[in-house]
Amino acid sequence: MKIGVLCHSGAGGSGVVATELALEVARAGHEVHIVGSSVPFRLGAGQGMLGQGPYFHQVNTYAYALFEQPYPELSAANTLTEVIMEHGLDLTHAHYAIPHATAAIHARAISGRTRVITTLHGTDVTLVGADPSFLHSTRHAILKSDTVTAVSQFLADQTRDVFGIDIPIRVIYNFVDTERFQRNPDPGVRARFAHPDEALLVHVSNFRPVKRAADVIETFARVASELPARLLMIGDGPERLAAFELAQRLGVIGRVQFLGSFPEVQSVLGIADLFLLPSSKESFGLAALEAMACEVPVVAARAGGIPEVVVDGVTGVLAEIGDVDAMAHAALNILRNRDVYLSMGRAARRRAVEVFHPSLIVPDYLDAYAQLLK
Ligand code: GMT
Repeated sequence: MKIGVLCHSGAGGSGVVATELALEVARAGHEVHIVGSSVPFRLGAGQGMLGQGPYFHQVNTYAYALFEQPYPELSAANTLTEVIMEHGLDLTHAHYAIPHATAAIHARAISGRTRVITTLHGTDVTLVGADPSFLHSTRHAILKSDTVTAVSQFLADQTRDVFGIDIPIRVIYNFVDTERFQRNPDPGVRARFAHPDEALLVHVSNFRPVKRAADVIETFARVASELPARLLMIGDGPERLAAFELAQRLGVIGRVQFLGSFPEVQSVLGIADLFLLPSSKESFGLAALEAMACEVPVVAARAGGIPEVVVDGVTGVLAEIGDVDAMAHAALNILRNRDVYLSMGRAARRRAVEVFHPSLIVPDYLDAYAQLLK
């Protein structure tokens, strides 16, 4: 098959899933062409195989003086159309409805070929897509896609509710490469961030308001008042500074490191003791799954699709959104009790391998592609 992929290039989960899937699909022998504004965050050097792709095609925008702003969706549709025609693509996989599904549908109309499969990731439905400024466009993009998938049952149900539509939405969970994401037993790596007697907590996100980064700091401050601990905050976004300032106010800034955004996140997850994800909205929680693959128990909010990933009391603990006391209590219970910590870590890894391994999930996407081309 020859597949075009439209995705966001930054560190967000939808772009990560799109890239990891593109790599897997290319490894399975298909021709994959990613169309985007810049090379995706996780498409590192050496990951694609020589001559096999995924190939990358840059979308260029045109800043004409009359325009108040560039029109990236039109430019994406234009570049995608070129790629469809030049490479004879069979289908386009749009990750995140806005604006990618719309651009893919546009390119399908222009080129008169390719089918469109759209994967909904979360905020494209629960937040941005439901905003009055996007509602009709998003609904149209979903309805006009040839196949729609969602990364959790929660998101599929939410999509039908938010847009008032009753269409088949295939649930295909996100996956994690459990070879790359695993425990790193090298004490030297861990020693860079924590002493052996300190617990190492980690949070990874894009620091949008839905991630509730302040709750991470509040939870950590409670934990750090009871036992020696450190916190690594990975990622960047609008709430990062407020989280930094809160850590200063609560007197824990000396125990918190803000490491910014980097693609090799497994290097830190592999040495962590606990992962915190207190989001108010989360369709899936890929970062939590990546932590689980590294044998890291997760303390998270019972929000959206998180309970489909983190099994409460088995691979971590779920608390109500905003209940930082309960999250701190759960974290302390895990960190103080070595048996609980080890058994949750092992169960987390087992669940990642047994439910979310690429060999279980990628065939579902390949099947969805094949169905479209029948
Ligand atoms: O977390 C974000 O806001 C980024 C967003 C994205 O699309 O880049 O993540 C969403 O997609 C991820 C991959 O499918 C999911 O794991 C995240 O749960 C989801 N985020 C939200 O629903 C808030």
